[in-house]
Amino acid sequence: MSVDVPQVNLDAGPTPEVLAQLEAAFTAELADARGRADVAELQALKSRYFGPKGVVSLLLRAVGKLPPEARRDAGSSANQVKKALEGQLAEVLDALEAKAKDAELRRSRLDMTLPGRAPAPRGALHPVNRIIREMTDIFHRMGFEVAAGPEVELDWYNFEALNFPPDHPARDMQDTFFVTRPGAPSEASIRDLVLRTHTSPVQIRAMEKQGAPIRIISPGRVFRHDSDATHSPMFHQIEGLWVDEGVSLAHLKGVLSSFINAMFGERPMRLRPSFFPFVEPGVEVDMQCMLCDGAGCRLCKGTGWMEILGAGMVHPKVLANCGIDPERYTGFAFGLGVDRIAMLRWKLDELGHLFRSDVRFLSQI
Ligand code: FA5
Repeated sequence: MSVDVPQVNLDAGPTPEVLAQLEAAFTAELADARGRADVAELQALKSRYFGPKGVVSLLLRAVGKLPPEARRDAGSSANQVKKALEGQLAEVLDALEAKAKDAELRRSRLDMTLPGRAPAPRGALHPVNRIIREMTDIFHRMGFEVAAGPEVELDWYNFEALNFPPDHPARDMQDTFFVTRPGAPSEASIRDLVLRTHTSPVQIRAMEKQGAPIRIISPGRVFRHDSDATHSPMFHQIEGLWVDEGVSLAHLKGVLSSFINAMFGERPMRLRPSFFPFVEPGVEVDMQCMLCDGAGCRLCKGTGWMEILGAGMVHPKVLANCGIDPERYTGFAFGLGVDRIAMLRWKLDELGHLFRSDVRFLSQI
């Protein structure tokens, strides 16, 4: 049996003469195709020699029909020749392909410094981050420095040092997400780690570190099992703390009304008595509704007011927990709901708009 190209007698198997003949034919064809720089022709050459019906494959198959004592040497020399020829072909193909790629890159040269053709949509700070920056700026001008604390917090900082004793019903005011420690042995032992429910733990961390006098704010994310139009499971607060000799509730009112005036312009606010275990007395502060169109107002539901923060005079027990002498120092603290401030600023009817990442909404702000 013989094949057309090259003319090789397959019945004899891969004898040295046949292999030499094969090499000569292949080398001539390869040089020819290379001269024309024709990749398609080279691919055809590859399949004619090494494809399933290619001459090299047929020769290798013919080894099996040789007498057993001749098979080993014949097989080994045929394989050597096959490897050598494949190597030559790959080298030529690689060189041609690299040349073609290079030519293509030269043709489609890209100038990265050119301006875009269409006006690209511009990115912007998220509204919540914008508000946080504005608020931080206002408090900074009143002498507050920025402090930070972790979002995964110890029960001690989130509750106990803030005068929430274990099992105290006040803990239920803040629907807590507990965090499981990897490999925690029992339900009881996992309850010492929480996603912080407010930014107040930063008060403790800052007072422990810095002592008194101290004047800080701390913006950050907080988490509660809580969700409706004005409550979100993840939201933002800014904690404020000012402890020094002679700090009073009047200072708190002054700082808060300065903040509201700087943020929204002259705007009435009101303080309502409230309870937080870490302050005494405690208050909640409302700001007059920005939108109010009466009973049906979508922002304040007709009350005319919108709660924006909790505050009060730091409880003497909390000062003592942080090693500060409550006989000498007094102070106030507040926790502002940043997202509520954003709702008021942009007259949003629900908090959800801030967290859906809908560009149609975000681009209007
Ligand atoms: C607290 O979190 C206290 N740590 C505040 C505080 C600090 C009191 C220092 C005294 C001294 P409260 O749970 O009320 O308080 O939350 C404070 C503000 O966060 C609220 O006035 C409201 O504006 C906002 N807020 C509360 N829950 C949510 C929620 N689920 N989604 C969005 N905003 C919320």
